[in-house]
Amino acid sequence: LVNPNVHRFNYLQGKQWLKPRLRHSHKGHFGHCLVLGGTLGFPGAARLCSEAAARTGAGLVSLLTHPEHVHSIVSQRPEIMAHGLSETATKDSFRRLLEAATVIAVGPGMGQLKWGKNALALLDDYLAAGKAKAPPTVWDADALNLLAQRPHVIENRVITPHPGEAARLLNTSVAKIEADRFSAVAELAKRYGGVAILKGYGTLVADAEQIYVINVGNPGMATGGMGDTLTGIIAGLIAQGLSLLDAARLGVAIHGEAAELAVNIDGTRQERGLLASDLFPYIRRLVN
Ligand code: NPW
Ligand code: AMP
Ligand code: MG
Repeated sequence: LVNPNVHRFNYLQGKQWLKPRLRHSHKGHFGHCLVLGGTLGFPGAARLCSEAAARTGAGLVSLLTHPEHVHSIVSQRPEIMAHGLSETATKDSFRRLLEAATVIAVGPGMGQLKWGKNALALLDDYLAAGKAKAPPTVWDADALNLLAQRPHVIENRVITPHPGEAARLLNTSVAKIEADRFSAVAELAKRYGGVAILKGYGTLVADAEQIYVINVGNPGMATGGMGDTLTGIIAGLIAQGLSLLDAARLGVAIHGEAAELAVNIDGTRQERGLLASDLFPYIRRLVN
């Protein structure tokens, strides 16, 4: 790559950041990931994100979701501590959860209507009030669509748009984003702060100075829930102490490598029909 600020990155370059666990480790050493998402009708995105954080190795995973979803999510995946957030919830009702979080992933299945707007406004208030101790956040899906309506900079944040979301964030078209993905990802990092990911074939990760190209993954990943899973992987890595840039780079690499392993069935390549949840056993293999 000709530009000195553009680098290739792959899984093997980041794998050693995940150190073997010491014998006396306990769950408190691996962070508490809080997921905020899942408006009425979208429990799946919130669950995929939460489960991905857990399979990546976060010590604890809590989920704040629509009250209707708590029962189904906990009965299917009891390790996730799911709590109901009503449409009219106030700050105090979830302050303790926010305070316990090492990292917060926001947006999967959140919607852009009353529930999602209220949830994001509560988070925004919390982040703005306690600036010095505000935990890092990973913004995806509808949190990005709402962010596009009220843009602001946060340095301690990763944003994970696909080209459609990136077009909204930069107030342009998908065609223009795809015509110059490098400029788009650099502009996302500049305009929103922190680390920006531009998803899609040849995913790019950028901070204010550098851009990393991560060429892994396959078209089997073009199915619902894949992005929600990536967000959980990145949050799970941040929970375990990786920097935002390292978690974004290694998270994208693990996600794509897991999809590569998952499409290989009995030695044949089976991209069509791949599901986001098929990645979980391979994510586990790749973080060990
Ligand atoms: P098109 O179709 O090419 O004309 P949206 P979303 C455009 C939740 N989900 N990749 C595309 O244009 C999410 O978490 C829940 C993708 C289209 O106009 C969100 O909360 C699931 N899109 C919510 O649903 C599983 C691209 O962007 C638009 C693109 C909506 O999220 C599914 C799509 O973006 C889903 O994850 C690209 N490379 N290029 C669940 N199981 O619960 C252009 N586009 O409208 O924000 O919809 O991404 O599905
Ligand atoms: P989302 O659109 O938010 O569900 O995210 C989809 C995820 O799958 C992103 O991480 C994309 O980079 C990945 N993905 C989708 N299609 C492809 C593809 N053709 N090649 C590689 N990765 C893909
Ligand atoms: Mg998505």
